[in-house]
Amino acid sequence: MTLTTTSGSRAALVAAAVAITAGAVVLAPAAADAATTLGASAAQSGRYFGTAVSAGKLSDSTYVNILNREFDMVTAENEMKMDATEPNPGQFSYGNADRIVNHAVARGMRVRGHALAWHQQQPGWMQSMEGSALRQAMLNHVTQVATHYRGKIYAWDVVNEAFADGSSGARRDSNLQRTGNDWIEAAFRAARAADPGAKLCYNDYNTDDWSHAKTQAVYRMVQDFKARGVPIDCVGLQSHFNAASPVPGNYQTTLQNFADLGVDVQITELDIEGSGSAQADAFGRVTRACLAVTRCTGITVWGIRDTDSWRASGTPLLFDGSGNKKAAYTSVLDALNGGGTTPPDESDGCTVAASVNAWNTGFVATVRVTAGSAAINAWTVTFALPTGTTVTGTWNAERSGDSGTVQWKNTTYNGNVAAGQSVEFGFQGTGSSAGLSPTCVSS
Ligand code: G2I
Repeated sequence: MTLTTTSGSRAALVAAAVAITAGAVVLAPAAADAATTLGASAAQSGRYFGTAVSAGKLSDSTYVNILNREFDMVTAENEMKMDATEPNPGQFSYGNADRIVNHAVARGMRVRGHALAWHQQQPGWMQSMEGSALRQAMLNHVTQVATHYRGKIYAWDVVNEAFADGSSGARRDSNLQRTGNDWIEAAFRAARAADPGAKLCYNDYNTDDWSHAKTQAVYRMVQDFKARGVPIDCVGLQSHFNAASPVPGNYQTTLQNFADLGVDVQITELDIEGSGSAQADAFGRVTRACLAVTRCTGITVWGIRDTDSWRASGTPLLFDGSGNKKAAYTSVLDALNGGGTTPPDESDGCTVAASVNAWNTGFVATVRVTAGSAAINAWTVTFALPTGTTVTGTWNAERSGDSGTVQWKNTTYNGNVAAGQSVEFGFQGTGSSAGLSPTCVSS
């Protein structure tokens, strides 16, 4: 039976080919299958490509033409923020936000909601509030706005920018933070109750470099939320880049590590200041990093033309002020279509593999760090250990921490590793060694 079926379909294929030849139809080469817009090319891998939109620009035909042609996800740049949607206590205002949502929904685009709770862009009445009254007002806001848009939002930035910059790894001080450290999880629970169909994201900036304290702090919060069943589905990396804050070499590592916590990762506000091939390369690198991470589900750029950007003077977007496609556009499109080359940063660096000898109460791990296509001078390996596991000893590395997220750095004699070569270190621990998946960052 199987043989008959196979030969039958072969015969049908041959017949079809003959028919095409007889009809003198010239088939286009396979390369022409590459999609020609950002949204369509992202969709080939099941991802979306979005942009921030301003309601005030929906009457600008150049702007709207590009929006409708290229993008399949939309974020309101300002119109869903707390000051816009609740200008007076308990009085909600959705006109501009609705215009954006209606424009998107009518054209089959999806919507990212931004943002339900944030220390900035609070209405004046909220800025002066503190304590339990503020907590209550914040939760009411989350509930009301998420309920208004229930069923229309793909993902909500439930909480935006709640961590401090710099090396502290602490929460950012704000009136919301001062209502108690559990304000973030309370916001997520309220959002889930109001719109169970929306993905719930934590969104922040300067969380792109895996070695930054802020990135680590957000990672630990998400890890903790997942462990305790706080409803969180995604992490948004805003990814605003410029000369002072370039795309880090370990960007893909960061995306992968968040994804490995069991959440989607989204690039939510991408812009990269610069011009020409340097800017194009950086955009291509970010795009490929997302494509390389299964749970990186989409990319949103923070505006359409350079002149639409909050950083207009840095010309950080994919279209120039006249709406022409820039080199950066072509780089992103090519990357989405699977073209382009692998940039050095992604083949440089280090990889890590661990082998474990376990017994019922503990284990010994042997960890191998391997340099990529270039020599490295220093390395850091991070393990997210299972709850209840404690590290009791280490050799050939310097360790910080003994449970939870634990890092090992090279010691004085094994930081330099030639291209393609390896060094080993080890540690022993009590408890489970299940599911260890270390990551490596080098310089
Ligand atoms: O700052 C860049 C982004 C960082 N992440 C969160 C995003 O929500 C944020 O977006 C920007 C908008 O692009 C700006 O357009 O957020 C700013 C406010 O924090 C927005 O700026 C505001 C100005 O502050 C207002 O004076 C102005 O009325 O834009 C408003 C509308 O143009």
